[in-house]
This record gives sequence, C-alpha cells and structure tokens, in this order.
Amino acid sequence: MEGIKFKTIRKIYFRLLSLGYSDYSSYDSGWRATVSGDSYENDNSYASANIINVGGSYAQTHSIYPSGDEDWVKFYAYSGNTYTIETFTAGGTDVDTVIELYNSSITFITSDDDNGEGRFSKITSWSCTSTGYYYVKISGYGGSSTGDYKIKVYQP
Ligand SMILES: [Ca+2]
Ligand SMILES: [Ca+2]
Ligand SMILES: [Ca+2]
Repeated sequence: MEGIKFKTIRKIYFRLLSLGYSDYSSYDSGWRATVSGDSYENDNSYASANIINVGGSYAQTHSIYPSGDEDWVKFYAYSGNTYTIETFTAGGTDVDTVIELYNSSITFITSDDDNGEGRFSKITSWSCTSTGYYYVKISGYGGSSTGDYKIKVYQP
C-alpha cells in the first residue's frame, strides 16, 4: 500500500517538473500533492495584484495554472513616460497569454494577444498620461491555455 502511494506522489512530482515549475513550496510533504500554480498566487483579482518593478531585470516568472487562472500585477507609471509590457517564455511549457491594461480605477485601457514572441503578448510603447499604479491582467487564451510565462514592464 505504501508503495502505491509513493508511485502516485512521484507521478505528480514529475508532472510539475515537466511543466517547468521551479517552486515546490506547494508540494505537500505528505502523500497528497496540492498543485496551486506559481508562487505569486493568489493574485486572481486587481485587489491582490503583486507589484512588478519597471525594468527588464525585474521580470517575474508566473504560470497560468490551473485552467482559467488569472494573474494580476501592477506597476507605477509616471505621466509623460512610455512603457512596454511584455510576456515571454520562461523556458518551460509556454502559455498562450492575453494581457489587458487597466488604470487605477480598473478602467480598461488596451489589450494584446499575440504581439510578442510566438503566442505571447506585448503592449508596446504605451504612453502614460496620469501618474499612478496601472494594472495588468494576464490570462490564458480562451480561458483554457495553461503553462508558464515571464512578464516584464520596461521603458523602451
Ligand atoms: Ca498564476
Ligand atoms: Ca492567479
Ligand atoms: Ca497570445
């Protein structure tokens, strides 16, 4: 019986590996595994958005998992500056991202599906006209695509 349980754990563990997960903090040391996606969860609404600093070196690695997952990040932008918001491969299983940009009142500004590499999203040279926090919602295309991605916000 113990042997059967152990095999089940290893199967889930290797599934996580194959998805490119580098964070096993959600992995239950008991024989039940809890798959909960990336280490930034729960970030499924603007109210729980994580801050992402502006600059290519501040790229964050996330995943869209499970199916239907949404990730929200926010960045501080200054009026008069332009910003590029880009998702790109994390080296694992790529998700087909869709990104949406909102202002601090969660009013929709713009969105993109596939302007980045492959099926990744990129909002290029968005001009900020009001200083404050801006929110980015990242989801999987059609609400069904899952996998890993990186995101960065930078001044082009
Ligand atoms: Ca996620
Ligand atoms: Ca999420
Ligand atoms: Ca896409």
